[in-house]
Amino acid sequence: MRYAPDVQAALDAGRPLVALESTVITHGLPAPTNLETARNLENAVREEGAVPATIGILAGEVSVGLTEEELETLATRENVEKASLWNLAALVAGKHWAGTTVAATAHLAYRAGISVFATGGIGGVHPAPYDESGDLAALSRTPIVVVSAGPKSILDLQATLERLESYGVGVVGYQTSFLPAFHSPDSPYRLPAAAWSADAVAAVWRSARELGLAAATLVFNPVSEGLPYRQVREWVDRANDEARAAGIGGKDLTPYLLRRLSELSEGRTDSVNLLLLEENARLAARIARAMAGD
Ligand code: PSU
Ligand code: MN
Repeated sequence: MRYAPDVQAALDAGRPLVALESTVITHGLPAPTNLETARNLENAVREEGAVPATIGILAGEVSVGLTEEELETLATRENVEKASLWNLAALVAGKHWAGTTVAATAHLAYRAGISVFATGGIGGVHPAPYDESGDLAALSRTPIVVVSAGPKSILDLQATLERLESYGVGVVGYQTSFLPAFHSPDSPYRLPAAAWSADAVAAVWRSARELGLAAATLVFNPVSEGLPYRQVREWVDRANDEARAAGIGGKDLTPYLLRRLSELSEGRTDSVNLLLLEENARLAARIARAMAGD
């Protein structure tokens, strides 16, 4: 594991840090938006007074914090894999390049001593045929704060929320009592708890530590300007039908569905995706500061 100098300095000084994932760069967004977004997210974290640590796998080396050049290579290179936990060790051993999913990033950030992680949307339970993201089980055993705008809207939200409950993942709505649905700020599903400020999230985190809970504290942050829930559902149902008909599954399913939604919405889901990523990075930085007693 290799640390960027500014990340190492922040770790040594106990300054607030925010980990960022890289699958959204390598597989989630089209070029050149992916690279612009990666830079923008790092800047957003800095503007809010924390140090960003984008995590990725560069020629088999886990890098916690990427230089400008490394970020560009990861965003533009051919043959960049998608690392979740089931293939992480093999990708490292084989000296591959890879973006890290929520599951892999949460694990690596925790190992690096970083307590807050921002992403767009978490993976979860897909509509039939059976497919469940490794993100959920990883969150059940990784004590870290994860800020997202909800499970990605391509998922079965109700099943995903049920699974979070059965796995014992700590779930908190940020200024909401209902599950945000990624592209939409709300959904019909009630959350078990809400936090109304970054300090309140930090208090939940401290309680989780005192209680010895092994799981993540998942903070669901509704996007400020999203798309109507019903409208997104229609696009999602259609994209899922097409994926089924085309026999697309496994690790290719999520990138395929995100791309299809972008086409069906004439790019509107992409604009919302960028907005929510930035808002999550900012909130994560404020939470990291509250946790550091800043
Ligand atoms: N959020 C986004 N775009 C993405 C992802 C999340 O806005 O591309 C990525 C995350 O890295 C997440 C992964 O962990 O998709 C889930 O993939 P899968 O369902 O195959 O586990
Ligand atoms: Mn899967």
